[in-house]
Amino acid sequence: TSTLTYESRSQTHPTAAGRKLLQIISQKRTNLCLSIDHTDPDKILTLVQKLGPKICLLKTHIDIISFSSTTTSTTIKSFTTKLQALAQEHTFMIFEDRKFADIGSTVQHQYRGGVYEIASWADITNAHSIPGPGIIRGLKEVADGIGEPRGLLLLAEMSSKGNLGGGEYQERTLAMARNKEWRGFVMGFIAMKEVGGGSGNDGEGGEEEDFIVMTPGVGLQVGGDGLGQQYRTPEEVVGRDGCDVVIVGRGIVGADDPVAVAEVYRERSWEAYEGRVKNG
Ligand code: UP6
Repeated sequence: TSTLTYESRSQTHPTAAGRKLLQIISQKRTNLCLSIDHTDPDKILTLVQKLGPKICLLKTHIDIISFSSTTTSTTIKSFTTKLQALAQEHTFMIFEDRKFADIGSTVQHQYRGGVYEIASWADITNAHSIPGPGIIRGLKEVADGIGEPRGLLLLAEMSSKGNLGGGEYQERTLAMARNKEWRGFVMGFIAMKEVGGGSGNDGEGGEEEDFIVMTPGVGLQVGGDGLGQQYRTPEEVVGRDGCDVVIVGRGIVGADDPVAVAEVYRERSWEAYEGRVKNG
């Protein structure tokens, strides 16, 4: 398990997006990522305005938002522009949880274009490794043309019951991530625990490596949602399992007082990190 501080990792992380995120985490003292899974764009913006100070990262599912609702004149472009302004104001990054899963040529269009133009506003996105390295190569070509730091996470494992990740799938995903060709682009993984021995370990060929592990499926109560989601606590994911960023959705968004509950998640996730670093 990694006992390096976020601060020291922010100096040495091989990706620009990773360095920026680690810096935000250590300066704001928050390793909490809010998963804002609302369908109303205006509700999202109101909530992000309130929760911005608590988080290092905002995770979106842009394609679940209902922009055609008659009660709002918010367009996709005005929405993402407002999100970026909030990210500036409160110092957090934006992660579009797109889970790309197609051949390189197709994901290039999905990342750059379509109605969402994800690459233009999302600092970070993610992809399944199932199509092979071409998916990373394709996404990287788009990212390289943006002129702002862009990072990619690979899904090594999922939080849902019966998922096919982990084990050998995760090992092969790690091997794919280690390719020097995208050393400055692949910043880490979606996984349930540290991948490849944790940050600062000697990776392949004895070269030090650092992958940021972000983990979903976090709640204050252990259990599930009846559709396969499985929850673990902040202490379990950060302290026991060595994850770096704690992703919380309904645990915060569905609470009566999201700001108060977000603070509980932030504090517990941060203290679990401090314990991990101290005990190392
Ligand atoms: N997510 C998972 N598990 C994964 C990958 N991604 O739950 O393995 C995403 C979901 C959702 C969020 O798409 O946006 O993380 C979890 O939300 P929740 O905290 O409300 O369960």
